[in-house]
Amino acid sequence: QQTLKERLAELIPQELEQVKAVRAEHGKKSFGPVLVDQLYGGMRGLPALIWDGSVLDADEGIRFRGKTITECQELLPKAPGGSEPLPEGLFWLLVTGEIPTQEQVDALSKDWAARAAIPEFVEELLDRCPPTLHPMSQFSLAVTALNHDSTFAKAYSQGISKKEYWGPVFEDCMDLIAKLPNIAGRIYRNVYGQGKVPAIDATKDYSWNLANVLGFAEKSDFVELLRLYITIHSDHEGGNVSAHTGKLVGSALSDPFLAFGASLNGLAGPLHGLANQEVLLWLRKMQSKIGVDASDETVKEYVWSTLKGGQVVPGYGHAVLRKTDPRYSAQREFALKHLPEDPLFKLVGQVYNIVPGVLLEAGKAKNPWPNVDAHSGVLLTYYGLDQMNFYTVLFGVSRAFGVAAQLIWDRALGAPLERPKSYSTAHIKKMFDGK
Ligand code: FAM
Repeated sequence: QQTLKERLAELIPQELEQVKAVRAEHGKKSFGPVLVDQLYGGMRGLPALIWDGSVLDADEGIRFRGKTITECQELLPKAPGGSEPLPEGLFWLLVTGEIPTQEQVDALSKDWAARAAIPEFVEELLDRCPPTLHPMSQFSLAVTALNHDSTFAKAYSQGISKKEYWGPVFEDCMDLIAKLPNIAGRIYRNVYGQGKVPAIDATKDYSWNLANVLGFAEKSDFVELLRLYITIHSDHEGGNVSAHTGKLVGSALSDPFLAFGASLNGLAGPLHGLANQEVLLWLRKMQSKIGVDASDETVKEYVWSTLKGGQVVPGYGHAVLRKTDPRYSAQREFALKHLPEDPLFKLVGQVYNIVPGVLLEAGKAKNPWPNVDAHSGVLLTYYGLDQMNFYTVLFGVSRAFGVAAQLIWDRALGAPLERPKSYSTAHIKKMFDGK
């Protein structure tokens, strides 16, 4: 059975050839005009990046190497008795574009378990953090500190050839993913006080170990939820804040720990990954204000009060999507199967029937439909993981899969330092006044 690194080594030369041919044929062709508004408006729709791992269609949602979430659920290997895809298989797919065998997935689980230990100084660093320091700040701090043992940083200092960069970057990315459960588990137990972090079990898969370090492994449905959760949060094409940040920082040849630490700082933003925490806060605040089992009319008024207060409704809207996020739908199907009577699940359904109408009436949001964050906290809460300030850490564990896959391919394809051009408003005026 080929290892992931062996398969990747075979794929890189042919991809280099393909990119060379595409650039030779199309390199000088234009996408069309760039509008001044795009420079002020957060580069919406600006063609600017290459990433083969996933592509996001505004109406259809995400495809991982061309596969929809439903197709991933059908095609990717599962745990014995499980029905959700194993994230190990998703990572193989993101890196190679191919569906791995069960044996190849099991080999990844074992490899990550063997790499899972974190340095003692990182444990102490986390133990020194006050529980009031947000879990995402602790997470990013610990990931950045892993730079201490970066294989790429060491190889670079010893004078590695550019053609060889992808090898040590691959090793760092495997170490990064493998070490996240111990970091996440330690933060969770330090902040929410549930004792010592248990050892990683080398006979179990990644999601089981992540559930176990959090203290939820005995809930088999929760382990299944984590398998789905990690799969759907892993990647969302290259331009979202966490993926784009990782790519940009990695382009300076900062190692994967520094690059992903930067990604996490972007993910910690309320308009991006922190939205899954914000959704639960918003739902809880709404319930404390208007009670549980409120009428549609009362919920509608509350949504309007959020907008009138100049706040966003968390979990709704998207910079690219213009339809309900299939990551929301996949979570809804999981809830219908496992927790159909849960009151918070029912509230999410009621909000789903009301918010889009209000956002459409308010007339500002280009996408009134729910995104991935509108549903994720409800599922975690149901199984007892109700510390919402921790939710984005789980999002971050998953997003490491996409960012790591991209960092490996960027180095393999020799992606150069990213350096777009900025303009001053004075310059814009001069350029377009025609005077
Ligand atoms: N509630 C209220 N207003 C919203 C809104 C929402 N859910 N979504 C968009 N708008 C507003 C937006 O603030 C902007 O208003 P201003 O012109 O006053 O600034 C206007 O509608 C046009 O915005 P847009 O073009 O439709 O959206 P953007 O591409 O600028 O922003 C989001 C996209 C995701 C940042 C935005 O929809 C939002 O703030 N959503 C709520 C926060 C959230 O759920 N983020 C998580 C996104 C998720 F995909 C993730 O990354 N995890």
